Amino acid sequence: MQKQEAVVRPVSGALGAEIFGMDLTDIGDADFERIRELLLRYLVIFFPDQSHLTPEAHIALGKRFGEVEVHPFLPKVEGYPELALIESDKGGKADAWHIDVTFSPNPPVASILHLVTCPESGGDTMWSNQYLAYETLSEPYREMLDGLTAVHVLKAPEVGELTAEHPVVRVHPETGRRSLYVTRMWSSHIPQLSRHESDSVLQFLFEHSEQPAFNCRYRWQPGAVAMWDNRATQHLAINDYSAYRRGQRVTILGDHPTGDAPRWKNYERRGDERYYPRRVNAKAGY
Ligand SMILES: O=C(O)CCC(=O)C(=O)O
Repeated sequence: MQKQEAVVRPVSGALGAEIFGMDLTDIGDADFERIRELLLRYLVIFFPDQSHLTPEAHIALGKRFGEVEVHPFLPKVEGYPELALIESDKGGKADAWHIDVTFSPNPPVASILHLVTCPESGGDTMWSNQYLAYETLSEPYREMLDGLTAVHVLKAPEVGELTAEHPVVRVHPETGRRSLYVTRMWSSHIPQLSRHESDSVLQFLFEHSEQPAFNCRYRWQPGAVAMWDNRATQHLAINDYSAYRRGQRVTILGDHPTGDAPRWKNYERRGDERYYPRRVNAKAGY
């Protein structure tokens, strides 16, 4: 029998679309191509009513995009190492803006989150379009940023310190578009700038890139699935609820973010100038 064409309903002017009429347990090649196309266009896509999605089907869907991650320290759904478990009563509240895992040399390209249980209200998730964040900057500012890198740091008891350096502006390998690639949770400093300059440029970029005009906000129903392009978005889960919330996430392993080569050498301290490159990490608070 011929499948019905999926219905696409954008959720904001900036990014995000809900997709109706697709069953994620039954994805043929044509459906998969459509999903890839929609993901590149809307950056985050939502599939309501997928309560029947099994762990096996969820992982299989992730594997169509590429190799899937076994997260180094997040809890897992029992028997499924590829399914990271995000539970509100076990610290699973990602309530600061972030791009996933930028402290790795190969951050994930995409994630697929199945929200199995959610509060009746509260616990929405927001995404922000980082193409728009870049494109709305003035030309001189963009030109400066194109030639800079940022150092991203995670410090956690489970893994010690993990760190990676990426272009501040990355070029999407599939669309060729430039997007801003710094994030409040992990970006520590811009090594070509003095500490003071780096702090103020990053603070400006965090505020600029998170602004409402670039956002969408998704109100979950149990069983819904969100899929996002981690190369051109940031996200945060709003912490405004106390009921139990459970998500299961498959993450597709990464590429190497590319952009222009740094145009300047790293900042060198002058004389006995004090210089502490690391800025406070929003999550770890160090
Ligand atoms: O819980 C959510 O809605 C988002 C979780 C999250 O930030 C993540 O999976 O990276």
